[in-house]
Amino acid sequence: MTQNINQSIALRWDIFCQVIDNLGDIGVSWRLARQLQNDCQQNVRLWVDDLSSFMKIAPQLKRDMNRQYCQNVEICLWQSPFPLCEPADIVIEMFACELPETYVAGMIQQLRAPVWINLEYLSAEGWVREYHGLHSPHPRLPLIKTFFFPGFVPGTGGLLREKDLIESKEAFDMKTERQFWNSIGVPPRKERECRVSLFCYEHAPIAELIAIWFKSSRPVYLIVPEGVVADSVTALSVASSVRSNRIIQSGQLSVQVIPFLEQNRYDQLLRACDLNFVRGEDSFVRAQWAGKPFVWNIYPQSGNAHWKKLNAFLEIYTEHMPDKTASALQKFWHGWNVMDEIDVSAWEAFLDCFELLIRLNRTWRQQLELQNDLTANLIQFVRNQL
Ligand code: TRH
Repeated sequence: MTQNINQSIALRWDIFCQVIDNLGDIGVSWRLARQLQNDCQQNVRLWVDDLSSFMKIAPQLKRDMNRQYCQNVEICLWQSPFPLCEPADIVIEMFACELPETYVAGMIQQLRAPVWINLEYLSAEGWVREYHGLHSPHPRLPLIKTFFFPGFVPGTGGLLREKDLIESKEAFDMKTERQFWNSIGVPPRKERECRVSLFCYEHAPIAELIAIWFKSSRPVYLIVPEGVVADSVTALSVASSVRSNRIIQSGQLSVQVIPFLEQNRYDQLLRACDLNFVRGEDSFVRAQWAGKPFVWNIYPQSGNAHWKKLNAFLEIYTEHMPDKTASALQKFWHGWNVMDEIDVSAWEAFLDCFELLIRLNRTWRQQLELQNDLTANLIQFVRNQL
């Protein structure tokens, strides 16, 4: 490396992403790549082993191209055998994916060994602060890997947050919202209607929720991106329903299935809805930036290890909420994650909190914004290494 990061010269970054299942791995990698490239003027190459999954959130990609540019980021297909290439100044392996052996061998041949980072999964648990920034020397080679843990509190790696997040949120006014609904084929809002986006795992108590919404005190307009969950919602809603123009209506519930959206458009959907059901890691963070009431369906782990993780987040998120609000929210979240019953009273109690939750979410977001974002923390870390 001939350049000095302290002079703010663009460095070269290689980000490696293996799509294990779902879209969280590529979802986070894609945001990170775009933010480093476009917000921080770095040179980013994103290696991904599954372009088909990637195309769901970035449909402008071409399936048959091993190398291509998208939003200024160089996208490369990670295939085996791995092509010969010069390693970048900074190497990020996403979620402990194993780097190609030939690439690692190339890393030690550099004049200065690249800064090697393993970016881990997000968690609100207390141990994250202790593990963030720990080093792990390679067992055979003169290379050191550093563990970077995203998080919600100081002392962690922070959260992904693009530079123009606040401005773009403010620019998303009523007119933009109307245009957005129109652009995805969703009709304008009706009075009193609660607009809900639903993104969740199949094990969530979807049937129970559909039954609850059928009798909700406030009409619910449910928007579901196409997929397995949309199929079950549609199947559940058809009994005693009226269908018109892609919308299924039964009782107080209307359901509309929409195409899977490009990632930035999904962020807009979260802004436009009154309530967002999110899952995994990336949509969960985005719901917090959107600021609307949200419900997290956490990625399930064996032995229900994820319950602890969910409660760790609830603890910090509800810390400054009035008791009544905190317990209504907690009851509903627990119900949705099959830790408790979910029934009409849990829904109505949660619904009653919405106005207050919007205000509390603003404070929560401001608290998160006080921290450096993840890319700023990464760049700072790299600066300290050089
Ligand atoms: O797809 P996920 O369930 O991913 C999960 C989690 O990341 C989990 O932590 C991980 O262990 C597991 O995968 C393997 O949920 P997540 O993280 O919200 O990712 C979904 C991505 O899809 C996110 O970037 C938002 C994006 N998305 C769109 O771009 N358009 C859409 O219409 C929708 C519904 C989602």
